Amino acid sequence: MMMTLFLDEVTVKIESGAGGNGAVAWHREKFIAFGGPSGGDGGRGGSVYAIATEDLNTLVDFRFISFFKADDGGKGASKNCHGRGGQELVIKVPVGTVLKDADTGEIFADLSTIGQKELIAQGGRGGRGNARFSTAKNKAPYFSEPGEPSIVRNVTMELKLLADVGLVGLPNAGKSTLISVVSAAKPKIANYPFTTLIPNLGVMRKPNGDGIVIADIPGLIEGASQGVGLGHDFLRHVERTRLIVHLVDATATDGGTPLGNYNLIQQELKAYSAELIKRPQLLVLTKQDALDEAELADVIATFNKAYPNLKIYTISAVSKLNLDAFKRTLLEELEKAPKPEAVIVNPTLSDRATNHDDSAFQITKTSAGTFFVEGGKIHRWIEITDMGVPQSLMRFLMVLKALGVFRKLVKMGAKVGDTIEIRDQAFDFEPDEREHPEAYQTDKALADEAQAYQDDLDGDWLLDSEELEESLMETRRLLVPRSVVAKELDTDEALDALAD
Ligand SMILES: Nc1nc2c(ncn2[C@@H]2O[C@H](COP(=O)(O)OP(=O)(O)OP(=O)(O)O)[C@@H](O)[C@H]2O)c(=O)[nH]1
Ligand SMILES: [Mg+2]
Repeated sequence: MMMTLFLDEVTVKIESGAGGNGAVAWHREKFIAFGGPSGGDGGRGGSVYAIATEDLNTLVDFRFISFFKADDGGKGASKNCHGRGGQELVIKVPVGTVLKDADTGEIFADLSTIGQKELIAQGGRGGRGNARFSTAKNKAPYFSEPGEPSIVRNVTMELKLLADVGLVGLPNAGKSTLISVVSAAKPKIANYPFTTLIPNLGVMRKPNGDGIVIADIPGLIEGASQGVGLGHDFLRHVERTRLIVHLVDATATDGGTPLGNYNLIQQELKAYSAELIKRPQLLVLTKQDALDEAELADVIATFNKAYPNLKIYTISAVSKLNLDAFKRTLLEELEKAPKPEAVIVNPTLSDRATNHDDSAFQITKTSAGTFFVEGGKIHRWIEITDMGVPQSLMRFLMVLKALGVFRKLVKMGAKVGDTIEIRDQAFDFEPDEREHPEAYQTDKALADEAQAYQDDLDGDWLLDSEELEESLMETRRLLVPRSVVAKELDTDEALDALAD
């Protein structure tokens, strides 16, 4: 079955370029055995923008491409060579396109003027090379920085205003024939209903050269307002025009009467939306050439009787009768038609186009004493960490700490000596004891401490009671979680217990 959807709303995936990683390299020269750090910065990743253009009238091009990605930045290299910057990507969209973040529902851009350019996803900054980390204290930094990640967004593009003028009518009314003679559009024309399946757009030139956009909308049928025959889709397009031209076949060859056919379409427009029926409208009887004067007068009379105030235009697109007058009327009426409401779109200010933060991470306890850590930022860092170089490794551990990985691990019950897995690397957990005493309260550690204390006591009974108490307090502090220490200790009781 042939099913063609006209695209005035489309969701695409967009990804900016990631920043290139910074390099770790050393300056080498013939007679200098070991020079300073010379690793260059990574290049910036390309950003993705949308630009409003007059060249497009529909979003139909996006039917075939639904993923757009700008170039990643290049890696830094030795000799202070910076990575190449990724090329930016500018996506052309028709004027009148609104951009919405498909994940949050936020409208973030309204491309309403030609040439307007909006950022969708910023490229990642390049990571700094080790040359940039050289300080008086550390002249040989063995680490660099990873590039910032790309930004991935699902973006819904929606075209608000499709055309200035919308041609509506039953199938075979002559809509495509009319657009083919007033514009350069070359739609398919045939003597069967539903020849046109997606709106055709044509530009009619004004005497001054400006163009107005006319949409030939597929035929509407009874029930269109309820969705019959893709009616909803087509009426949505009608809604996006400023002036409706209702074409009625004066010969009514497909059955019914011209007046009955007119009423049918008006009913559908009204049923679809009370707003739509108030839109400026022209009634045009087509195929005038196929009727003689008396027949035409009859048809007009039936309309005059039913709608005394309705102005009626008659044309023949085939014999080019009254076409110039029709075009003039069209321009005049369009001039009078209200300008498209200053679109009521208030793009939300959100930082989703520039937010490169991927510092979220997840920890899973895979078995007793083993924890698996994953996260975008952590992965980027591990990629550039040289596990064989202590400085590089230290830097990585500092990043983990700064991200709060240690805190979370301790909270999940990780103890010193447990295994921490990240990607294909495994580490022994050894957090700073002063910061994470809980991690050191393993059963074994407690037993060792108690033994040491016992040994201490066994070897030296000369402590006076005050010293003993102090020493006990000290041990207690080491052995017992802080919350317990906070309670007042009953020293005598504790001493009794030890003496047993
Ligand atoms: N005699 C005469 N025939 C016409 C005129 N305009 C269109 N027709 C014929 O009417 C038939 C339908 O014309 P189309 O322009 O394809 O009609 P449409 O409204 O686009 O139809 P759909 O796309 O099916 O909705 C074709 O056979 C045309 O040649 C006209 O001014 N005079
Ligand atoms: Mg057609």
